[in-house]
Amino acid sequence: MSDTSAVKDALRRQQIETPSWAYGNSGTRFKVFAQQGVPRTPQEKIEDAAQVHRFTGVAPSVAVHIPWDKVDDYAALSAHAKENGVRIGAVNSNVFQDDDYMLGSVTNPDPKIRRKALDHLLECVDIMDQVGSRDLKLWFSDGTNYPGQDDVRARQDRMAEALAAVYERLGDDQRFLLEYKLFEPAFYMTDLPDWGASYAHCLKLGPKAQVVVDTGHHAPGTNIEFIVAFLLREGKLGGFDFNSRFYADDDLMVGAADPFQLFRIMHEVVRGGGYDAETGVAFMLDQCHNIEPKIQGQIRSVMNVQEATAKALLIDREALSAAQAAGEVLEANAIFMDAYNTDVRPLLAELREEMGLHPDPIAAYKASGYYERIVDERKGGQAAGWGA
Ligand code: LRH
Ligand code: MN
Ligand code: MN
Repeated sequence: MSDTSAVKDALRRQQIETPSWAYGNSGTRFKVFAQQGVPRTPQEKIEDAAQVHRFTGVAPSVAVHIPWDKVDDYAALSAHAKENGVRIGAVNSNVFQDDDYMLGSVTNPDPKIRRKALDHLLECVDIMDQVGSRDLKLWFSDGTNYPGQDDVRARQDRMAEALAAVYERLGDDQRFLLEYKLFEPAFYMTDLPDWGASYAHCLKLGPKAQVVVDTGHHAPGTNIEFIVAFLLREGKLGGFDFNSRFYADDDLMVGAADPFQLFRIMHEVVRGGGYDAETGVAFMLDQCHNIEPKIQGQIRSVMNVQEATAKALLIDREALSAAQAAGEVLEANAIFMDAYNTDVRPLLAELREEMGLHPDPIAAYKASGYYERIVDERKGGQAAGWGA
């Protein structure tokens, strides 16, 4: 697609979901840094997410994390989101923060703890019903630290059993997105360490079980775009948790460490038809802003995804296919790189103006006075949820 008006139309339709936890205080296990103006409640996190949408026009939903965003009335939380011009997106489960989960959640050798974890996952589906959410995001910290610590195979059986019970509970318009992660917090063996393990479980269960690719959850050097191409081809790519990493699960701003990788990923998304809303590929951010301002960090991240997408859409696909078919190695690579090396910022600025937005979302946010207002109004903001 090299016709710019078609590229702009496609970009206008893009929806990037921001995570509620990006707005809270965060850090590492060494220190959680308290910033000024940080949300004190789930409602205030949603208000901050609404600012990202207000200035970018392409971030209409916010993911919640239970229990970090626990409230008494989820329908009211959903109404609050609507009043602020956004909606609640994926519900993220949390079976990694209780002392009970030291040896695992759904794979724990103790059936009582497995039951507790499953009950939480089912409760998350109840919440999805109340907020009208389509996606349940499942991430398990389950794994072992020492060889011999537990029976790897039995743990797979327990995982399969729990996933089947959650699958069973999903409504017709709901699905779960199964996340995998190479390591951390488990250091020897993780029960869902890679896309193959997630994919195998999802394949057995059916169409409402999809794999989610968190870009920070792979070994260094992994060809993530291959995983994307493969899963899309199999109809099993549920979406992304976008972030950047230099070393492990760094949760830095997407497109900051390796914008070229993000472009390559977006190319496979476009190539595989995953950009069409019907395919249900969810573009979500999963990041935290430990040292930078949070709302601005989210705006920058959304813009980074847009830039990579614009470049991927600009690839001259016809010329690329012709060069590939002819075995023109250098020509094919040059066509690919031409798109990557295009400065798409003027095109995106133009698009924003057409959408009635300021061409520079960061400048517009800074000029809005929102930050000064929250710094003034909010004292004692909440930690995002972990490491506090
Ligand atoms: C795990 C993870 C998962 C959690 C989020 C806070 O590392 O990526 O998606 O829910 O971080
Ligand atoms: Mn994630
Ligand atoms: Mn992660």
